Amino acid sequence: MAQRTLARYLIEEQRNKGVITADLKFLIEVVSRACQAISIAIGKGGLGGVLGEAGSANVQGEAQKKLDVLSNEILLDANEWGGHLAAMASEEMDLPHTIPHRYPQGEYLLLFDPLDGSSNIDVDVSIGTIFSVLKCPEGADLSTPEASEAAFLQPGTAQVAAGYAVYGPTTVLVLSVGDGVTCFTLDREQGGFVLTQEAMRIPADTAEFAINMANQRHWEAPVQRYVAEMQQGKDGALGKDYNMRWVGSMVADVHRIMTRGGIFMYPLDAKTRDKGGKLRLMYEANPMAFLIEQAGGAASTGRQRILDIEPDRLHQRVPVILGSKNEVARVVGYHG
Ligand code: P6P
Repeated sequence: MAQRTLARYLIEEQRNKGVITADLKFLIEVVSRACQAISIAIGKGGLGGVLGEAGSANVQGEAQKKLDVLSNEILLDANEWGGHLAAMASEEMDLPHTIPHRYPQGEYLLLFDPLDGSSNIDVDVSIGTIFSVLKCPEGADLSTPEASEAAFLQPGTAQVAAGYAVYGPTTVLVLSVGDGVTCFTLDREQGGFVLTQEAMRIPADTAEFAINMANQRHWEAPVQRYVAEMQQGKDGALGKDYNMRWVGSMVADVHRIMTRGGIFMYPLDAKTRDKGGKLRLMYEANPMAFLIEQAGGAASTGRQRILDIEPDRLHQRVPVILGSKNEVARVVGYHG
């Protein structure tokens, strides 16, 4: 049977299931081509002069890598002319990017972390792109970037699509339009993404956890208890041995969980409490939570379902505990 390309999958979702509109199909294809361009730029590494610092800082006050800036520009340039978007928001930009008047405006809002895991760029470890799609509210004020921020402040349950790309040994694109989770692999010879796994499901139980152990002294009691029990292994309360992985790129840890289960935690801790957490709600936690739930997993702050959070700032941060639903339920129970 002919390969099922991303384009064919999207046409089938649009035509057979009425799940997506033509504009949303176009949006996802444009984003996928931008991810392909980012993958090519990353693949050049030291040969392409794209490694190292950009010499600038982003809205988070973090030093930007050249590839952070390049990836952001690739996504902006790819999306602003198509007529499918009302505005875009990015981890790398303080304010949203409204569509220039020379282009038609569309009904969708696109949010993205153009390159997640930047600390891994220069050491050749997997990094990725995370994106989220919302509908632009009727009558939203898009007259200025400042005014347009309000249009983005919607709970994660309002997402119409979300996905991530992992730039690793292969480049994969994992996508949901609310009809389950599908994985595509970049065909480097022909170009374009080919469906390699559909209906991805996360096992309800796991024996593998992901957390940055260096922060242990800063964690709240429920997380201290949970991690200690996993470390006690089969002689402890959980009655089984656990393994640990921490890549330092959320997309790589989440993709492992999508593929074989697990639990990922960046919980509230004493270091990040005053900021509300480490990871950003709108373009990291929400898209990942959407995908995880679509694959049968769970995603919580420890105290509430991530997708239910009513955002009040574009760049707000939240604690994240996501993955195999029975493990997440246990940790949430400990917070109770
Ligand atoms: P730490 C990358 O900067 C990121 O936002 C996530 O991709 C990743 O899971 C986390 O931060 C890593 O944080 O504190 O371990 O460096």
